[in-house]
Amino acid sequence: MKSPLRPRRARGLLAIGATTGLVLGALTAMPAAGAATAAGCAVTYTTNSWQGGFTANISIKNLGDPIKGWTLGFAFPNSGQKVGYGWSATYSQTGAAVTAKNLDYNGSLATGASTNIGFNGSWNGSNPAPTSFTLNGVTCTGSATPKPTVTPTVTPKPTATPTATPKPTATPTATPKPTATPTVTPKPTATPTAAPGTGTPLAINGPLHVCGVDLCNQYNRPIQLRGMSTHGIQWFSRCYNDSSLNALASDWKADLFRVSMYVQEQGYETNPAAFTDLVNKYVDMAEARGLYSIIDFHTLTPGDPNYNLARAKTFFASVAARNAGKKGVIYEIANEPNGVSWASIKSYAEQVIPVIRAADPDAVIIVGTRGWSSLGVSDGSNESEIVNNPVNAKNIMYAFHFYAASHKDNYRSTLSQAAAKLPVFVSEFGTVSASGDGAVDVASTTAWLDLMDRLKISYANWTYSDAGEGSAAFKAGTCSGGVYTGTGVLTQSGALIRDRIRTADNFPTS
Ligand code: IDC
Repeated sequence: MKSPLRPRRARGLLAIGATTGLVLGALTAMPAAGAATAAGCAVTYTTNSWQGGFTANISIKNLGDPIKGWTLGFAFPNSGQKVGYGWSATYSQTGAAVTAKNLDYNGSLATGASTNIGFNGSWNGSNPAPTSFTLNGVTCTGSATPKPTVTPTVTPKPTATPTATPKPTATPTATPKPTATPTVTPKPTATPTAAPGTGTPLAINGPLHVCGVDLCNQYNRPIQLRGMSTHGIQWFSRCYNDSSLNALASDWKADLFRVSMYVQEQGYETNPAAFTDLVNKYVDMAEARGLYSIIDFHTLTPGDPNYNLARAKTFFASVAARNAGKKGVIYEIANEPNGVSWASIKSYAEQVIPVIRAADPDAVIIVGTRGWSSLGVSDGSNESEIVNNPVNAKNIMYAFHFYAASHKDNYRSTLSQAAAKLPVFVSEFGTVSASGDGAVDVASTTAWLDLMDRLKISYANWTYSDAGEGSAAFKAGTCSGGVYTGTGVLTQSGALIRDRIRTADNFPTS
């Protein structure tokens, strides 16, 4: 482990302005010359602005015939608005006119399919949303030109307002997540083939909630999510890009991407706005591939999460408002409390959770536990301190972390007994020692994976990175190369974990 760095003073925060939202319906269109062709699109454009800067998130829905390759066009209303760094598309701007072209992985859009893209931009004066969008030259109005036979997959947005000057909606809560109702078992009315990203973990399971001690999907059935954690995003952003996320979704067949945003160690506290944007970008990249994401507020040193309470409130207010409309976001409010009592962790949780709930009432939240999220075991305790004094909040789970070469049978028995009483999420584990380095303990890792499979406990492995340490999944240098698929780029740990993650999921669909 690196020696802990002296915590830096937090810099002044940029004021985060209100989130604005806009749904443009669309439409369209003229069929092209053969009458059997339908075209149409709907675009949702939302921004999260602060003084001089903003993040724009754009959802593009194809309402016409399937397309292969697309260009989105729009114009900024003000001359001071500029596209900066973008994701999930290639952007260019000439004067006020902006185009965004698809990347390889998201160029094909079936009828009814959506894709999400976004960018960070700057503004001067004011930052109004564009009032009109085109997709491959067709104005997006929210419906498609009818074909001779009606296609049932065309679902115009109910909120589409084809008026000329839509007003940004004032609150990010305009598109709340579906309420999780544990006792109701909603049946989808849409045919599975109509859903965007059909077959992805996110499309199959939909919004999640805690049911008893389990994590449940939209059919109120327990599921296990299996995936990978980033390393510290302040150090390893080179490892998180379209290719590596494609590999995680398609080659690893993962369900989950944990975004570890350190707070100290050159992390969030050094530039809250930039780290908030980076986390949001990774959430979008995961969502675009049908993966769930965990937003991990990676506290580590100092171990008392209350040291970062004000930062946590600022950060979670922002990311929860910005991501409230998404089905796939899980919040992890304190990575690994250490050297601190359960009572202090609970107090922290009961101050941060309401901040998230105010913006995003239904998301699952993971609470770190005593002794580096060992449910207290590493401090000589166990889960009973939590069972006897649980966090006063609904829809939460408790974190359990382990490193297979350091933590063995006594930790496994605590997890087994805890899992019968508490909702537990293994939001981080390693195949090696707790230092993050050293040899892979295959036997212990296998015992852990078998146990988590048996108990349907969701997990994320540390790390999806090429850090030169035993816990990294990729060989050193991989992230500079650009190839993330196959086994040639993997370490022993990566090969072991990929083999397990890519086995078929077993998600109940009714
Ligand atoms: C380790 C990294 C290592 C880094 C160190 C300090 O692998 O490169 O120098 O953090 O930032 C945890 C922590 C996680 C640790 C990991 C391995 O959540 O941040 O990562 N670990 O030590 N808990 C137990 C082990």
